[in-house]
Formats: sequence, C-alpha cells, structure tokens
Amino acid sequence: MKLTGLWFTLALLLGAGAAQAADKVVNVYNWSDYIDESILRDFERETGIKVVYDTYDSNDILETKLLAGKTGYDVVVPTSGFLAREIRAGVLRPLDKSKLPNLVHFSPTIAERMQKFDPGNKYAVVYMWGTSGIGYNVDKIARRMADAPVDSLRMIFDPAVVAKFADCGVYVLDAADELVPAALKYIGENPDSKDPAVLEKAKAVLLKVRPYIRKFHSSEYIEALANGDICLAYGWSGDVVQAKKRAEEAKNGVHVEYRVPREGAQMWFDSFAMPKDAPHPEAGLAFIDYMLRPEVIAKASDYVFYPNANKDADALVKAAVKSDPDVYPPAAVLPRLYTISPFDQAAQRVLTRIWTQVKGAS
Ligand code: N2P
Repeated sequence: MKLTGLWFTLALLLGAGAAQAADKVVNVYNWSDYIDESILRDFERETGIKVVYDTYDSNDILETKLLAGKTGYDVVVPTSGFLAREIRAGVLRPLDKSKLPNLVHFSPTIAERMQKFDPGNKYAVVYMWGTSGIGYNVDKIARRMADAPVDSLRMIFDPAVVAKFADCGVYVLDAADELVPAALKYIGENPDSKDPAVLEKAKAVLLKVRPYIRKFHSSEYIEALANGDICLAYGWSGDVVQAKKRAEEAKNGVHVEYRVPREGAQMWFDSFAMPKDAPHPEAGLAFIDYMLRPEVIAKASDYVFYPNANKDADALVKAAVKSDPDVYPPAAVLPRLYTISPFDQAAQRVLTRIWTQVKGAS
C-alpha cells in the first residue's frame, strides 16, 4: 500500500516535470542576420526556457510553411504585407496581451501604422522596421562611373547605368514584393499597384536590366558586399550597414555605403507573431515579452542596425546607431517612404509569374 502511494507520487511528479519541460522550449523562426545571439542565451539563463532558433531569408518561404501548418514554431517574424494576408488566411493566433506586460513600452505611432496590416493590433508585435535601397562599394562604383547616381533607382533600373557595374557584381533581393514595387516607383507608377497591366510594366523594366544582375538572393549580399565580391546590391538597410561594419572590422579596404533612393523607398515592418498551432504558446509569449524590454531591444538594434518599435528604447540604443541616418531615417526622408499592402490571390499569381519570368530570362 505504502509502495503504491510512493509510485503514485513519483508518477505525478514525473508527469508534472514532463509537462513543464515541454513548455520550457520556444521554437523561434526569424530572418537571418537579425539577432544578437547573446540575447537568446540571456533569455535562456533568466527563464530556463531553451530557445531553438531557425532562420529564413524570404517571406515566401515562411508563408508556404505557415499555410501548410504544423510548422512546430512558436514565434515567426513576417513582414507587414505578408502578415496581413496570413492573418486573413487564419494561420496565426491572437496574442494574449495579458501575458505581454512590456507592451507598455511599444511605440503608439507604430501601433497606429500597423492597424492597416493587423486591425486592432491583435496578432503582431513589431520587432524591427527598415527601408529597402541601394548598397554599394564606394571605390568600385566611382572607378566605373565618377558621377554615378548612387542615391537613385537608376543604379538598378537604368540599363545604361547598371550595365557599367555588371563586371563587378550586382545582386538584388529575391523578393518580387520588393523589386516590382521599386521598378514601378522608378517609372513613376504607384508602387502599391495591384493592376495586372501596371505590374506588367514593372516586368518590362526588370527584363531590360536582367542581363546585368548576377544573382537574386536575399541574404548573401551582406557577405558579398563586405568582402568586395560584388559592388552593388538592392537590399535592406540594416543588412547593408552590417556589410559596411563587417568590412570596417576586417580592415580589408572595402568601403560600403547605403542610400535610400531619392525617388522613394519601401518601408516595412517585421513583427513577432504566433502560428495558430504553436506548440508552446506560453513560452512564445514569454519570449516576445522579453524582447519588448527596452534594454533588450536596444541591444538588438545595436547589433542588427535596424530601428526597433519601442518608445522607451531610443535613449538606450547606442548614440552612433540612433544618429545613423541609414539606420533611423531622418524626418526629411519619411515622406519618401511607401508601404506595400497585401497582394490578393489574383494579384499574387501575376506577381509570381512575372518574377519567374524575370529570373528565368537572361
Ligand atoms: C534581416 C532582414 C529582414 C528584412 N536580415 C526583411 N523585411
């Protein structure tokens, strides 16, 4: 009798232990080059929750997984337009705000901006935001074109300009939702157009410069710019700044710069969100709440060179990062920035077809 009682207690303890252990893990799926890994270790040490961290460099890849379901992830980081579509598709779960006390630090201005993508701010907490623009090797570009229009979309979309840089290497993001709107902006069309006839015009622009593009890739340009393998990229602000810093640290004589195109640039917001079937929602919320601490998110911005969305973190971000116009766009630049609303199914089909055709052409 006594023995049975003991076994019963033991079984109970083991059971509780297993349940607790199951929630002591958080599976995070985030963009590559987007975190200071010491933050993950600090979170583990403080909470006892182990972080299993995977990365991607494309919203399309993330969305395919989310739509298929059973990703196993607790926290994912879609970009604004994709987030909106994923909410509508019903693949995300609303965040339990009562478990996010650090939301008090969240910027009301950015919360307001996010209403367009996440009505009522129910599903998403912005991690970082940024712009898309031109990354370049100062010396290689100057040698090939002394008066190169480095702050203009002509660098990428004017065949007479980009042709001059084909020999030193041009990469662009492998993201139709980036290059198609930018091509439309270049020809003075609405970058957020979903009209198939207008989207076709972007295709024509892209096909003309296709021969000069060495690679479509959304993360390799960081290293390639930093070590001088390429001289021009259409990429994301913080990633180009990371390339610049890597080159500076390596003292390899490579000088990288980033420019927001004067014609206008896409501004986007990447948010923490949870798949509907997240296996460890409590741990996921604990992770998101930890990232909302001003001192933690400031450390994240210092490392990735992207602005965060925390109103109480500004003073904590390193002065050199906070005052870097490539990281935090100055007020004068803000009116030039545009956002992209989600592509519905029909427009997405057109976009995907255009992208396949552009990439496949030579
Ligand atoms: C991280 C880039 C994320 C920007 N390397 C995509 N919105």
